[in-house]
Amino acid sequence: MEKILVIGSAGQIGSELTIALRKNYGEENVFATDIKQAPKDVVEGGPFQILDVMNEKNLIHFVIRNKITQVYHLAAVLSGNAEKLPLQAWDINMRSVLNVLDLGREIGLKKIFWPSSIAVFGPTTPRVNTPQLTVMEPSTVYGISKQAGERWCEYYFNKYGLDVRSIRYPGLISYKTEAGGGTTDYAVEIFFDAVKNKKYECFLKEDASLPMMFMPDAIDSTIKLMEADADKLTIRSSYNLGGISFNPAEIAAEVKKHIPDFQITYKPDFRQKIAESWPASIDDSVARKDWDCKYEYDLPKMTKVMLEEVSKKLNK
Ligand code: AKB
Repeated sequence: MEKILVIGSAGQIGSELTIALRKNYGEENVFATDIKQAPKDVVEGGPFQILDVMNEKNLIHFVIRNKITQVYHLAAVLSGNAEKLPLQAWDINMRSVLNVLDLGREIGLKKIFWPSSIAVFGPTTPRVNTPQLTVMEPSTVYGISKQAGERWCEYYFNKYGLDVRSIRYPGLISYKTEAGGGTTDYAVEIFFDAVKNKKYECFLKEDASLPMMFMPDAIDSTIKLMEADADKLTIRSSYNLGGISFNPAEIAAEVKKHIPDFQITYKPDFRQKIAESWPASIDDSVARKDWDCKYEYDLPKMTKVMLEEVSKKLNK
C-alpha cells in the first residue's frame, strides 16, 4: 500500500494535489503537512499535521513513523517573494529539497516529486518554444534555486538510483488558494479582482507573454508523470511543460467577454523584469513522448471556469 506525504499541502499546488492523490490512493494513505494550517478540505479530508520540512529530525521521524513510501515536496519561496529575502529564500528552497532527497536515499523512498519551474530559464534562453535542453542562466533567486535543485535531483538519481521526478511548471492558475507571491500570479489575481471590483491593476506590461496552465491540467500531468513507467523516462532533471501562453491584454480581453465593464490598468513593478527573463512559450515534446502529457484547458475554457468558481468562492 502506498503511503504518500505531501509537503506544502496548504499551498497553491499542494492543496489541490492532496485532494487528487487522496481520490487515487485513499484518504487515509495521503498525509498532508505544512508549516501553517491548510484549507478545510485538506485538513478534514485525511491526515494533516503541522510539519516544518527544514527540521530534518522531525521530517525523518514522521516518514518512518507513518511508513511513507512517496514524498511530494511542494514547499518553496516563489519568485517575487524570493527577491525580497534572497538568502533566506535560497536556504529554504535548497535545504528543504536536500533534506527530502537525502531522506529518500537513507530510508529508500520509492518515489519523490519535486517541482521545478520556467524560472530555471533566463534572459539568454531562446524565449519562443523553449527547448528541453538549452541555455539556462536564471537571473532570479528562485530560478537559481530551481536550477540547482534540478542538478541535485539528477545527481541523486544517477548516484543512488533514487526515483525522483520533476516538472518545470509554467505559471499555474487556480481558484482554491489566493496568489502566493509569484510573478505569474497576476493571472490569478485578475479573476478575484474582476469578480470583486470589475477592475484590476496589473503588475506586468500588457504584452508580457508567459507560459501558463490551469491547475487541473497541472495536477493531472503531475500524477501522470509519477505513475509513468520509470524505464520510459529520459529526463531526470525536470520536464518542460508548456500549457497555454498568453499576456495580460489577452486574458483581460477574455475576462471582458464575461464581465463587459471590466477594466484593466498596467503598473509594472520589479516583476516585469523577471517576466522578461522567462520564456514566452515552451516546447514540451519530450514530456509528450516520454509520458504522453496532454492538457484540456485553453484560455477561453479556463477563464469561464475560473470566473464561475471565484464567483462561488466570493459568494457573488
Ligand atoms: C512564480 O511566478 O514564481 C511561479 C513560477 C512560474 O514558478 N508561479
